[in-house]
Amino acid sequence: MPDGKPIYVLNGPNLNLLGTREPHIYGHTTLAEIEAACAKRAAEFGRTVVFRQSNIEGELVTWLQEAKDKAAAVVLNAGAYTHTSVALHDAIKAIGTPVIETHLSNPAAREDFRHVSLVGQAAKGVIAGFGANSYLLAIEAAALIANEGQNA
Ligand code: CA2
Repeated sequence: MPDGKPIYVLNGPNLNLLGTREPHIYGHTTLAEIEAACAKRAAEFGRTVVFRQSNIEGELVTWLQEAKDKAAAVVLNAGAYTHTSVALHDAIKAIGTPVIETHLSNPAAREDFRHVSLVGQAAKGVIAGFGANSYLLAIEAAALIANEGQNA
């Protein structure tokens, strides 16, 4: 990890409830377990993770701004704000750091109101539908993109 920068993994509203409710949609894995798995996968790529969750839109915006200088890349599961937040869209555009939109479920296969992603319209790419494994695939994508950026 020549640049020494971590991958930020940012989680939006209600994801603190993972593993306790609606397991038929979101699985049985808790957010703490996902954090541990992300740290392990990132270490295989020589990276660390900064892993956070907030129910507050503005806090996610602040963390994205922080990621501009401090993160190699961002894995972002913005939860329901994915579909509504112009503020998150603008923050992603503003920072230049690659952001990978990530979801446990596949929003495209769910209700119509989940088919629009304002986050996805600003993100580098999207990984969705693989449960907790979505995070691990996103960590891999983030690490590969970050390392490419160093060689560019
Ligand atoms: O599939 C995803 O990861 C989502 O980002 C999850 C959001 C949803 O609004 C997005 O459309 C897709 C909802 C997160 C709510 O998480 C809960 C976890 C356990 C129990 C209840 C909600």
